Amino acid sequence: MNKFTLAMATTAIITAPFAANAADSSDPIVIPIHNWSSQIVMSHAVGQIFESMGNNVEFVTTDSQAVYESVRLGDVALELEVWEGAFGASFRAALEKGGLHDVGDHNAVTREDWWYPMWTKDACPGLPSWEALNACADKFKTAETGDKGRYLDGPVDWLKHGKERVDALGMDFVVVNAGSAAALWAEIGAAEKDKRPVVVFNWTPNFAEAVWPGEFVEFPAWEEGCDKDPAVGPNPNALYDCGNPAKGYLKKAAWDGMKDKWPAAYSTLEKISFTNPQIAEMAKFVDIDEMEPEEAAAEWLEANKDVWMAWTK
Ligand code: TMO
Repeated sequence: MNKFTLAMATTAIITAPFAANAADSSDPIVIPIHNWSSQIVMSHAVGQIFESMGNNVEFVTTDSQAVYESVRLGDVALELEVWEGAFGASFRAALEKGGLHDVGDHNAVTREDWWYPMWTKDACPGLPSWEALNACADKFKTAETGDKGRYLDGPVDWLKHGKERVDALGMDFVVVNAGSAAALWAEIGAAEKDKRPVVVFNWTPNFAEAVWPGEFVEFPAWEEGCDKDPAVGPNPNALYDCGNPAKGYLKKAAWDGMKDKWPAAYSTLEKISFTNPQIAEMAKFVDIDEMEPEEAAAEWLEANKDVWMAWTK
């Protein structure tokens, strides 16, 4: 706990005995952390908000798909960034089994898909169409990919199904999974020097949009069921023959037991809503300014008291 949250926690301890409602359990609220910066910073920001209310908080690093099973079972209390594109399927599967629920959307619109920095268009002017990208595949070839183009997909646990999409649409690309989000930024940065065409997985809101102007590749538009029913999408025999949702949600999810065990924290969670610029800024603090996530969270809270203090009332 830094000085900032300690000061707030002290205030909370003084006021807590006068609260009319049942007090939150002193057991730690366990918050899962994944492998992209906004989620890590947001999780710490919310953890520090809970601490300011007198709660105990613990963080665990977990797989970003398996976490929905952990929320459902109450091993972690919540998930703050349910991105429709990457996690919609795992979230829905856990919802069907029961034990977790939807705590509402952030005031944010998300997109996750194949993306290129704008200079790539010089080599492939038909972009952003996926057919134009495919016709330019040789512009993206590397020693590693032979006569096919290279597409750097996200880390495996984000389950972007890049290989399935390439197969379903008959594309001349080889899909390589990045080991980390940082490897995606390194790939763009390395291509920037000589303006080499490059196509990588990216998303919004993210810090990257402020650093590298770019565009998402336009694939056949997402249709509900594209990941479950081969008939959906242009290839009648394949799944994943669509892009990700272009206007995806960003949800919060909670273990069903959270409401009774930590009613005050749960009520705050219901009100929490971050916007695209706020989420992009959280990522920037880490990916550009090289702050530690805890520091980034404390700095964000310090500068945005008017935003979050209302959520704790
Ligand atoms: C889940 N992500 C924001 C990395 O696409």
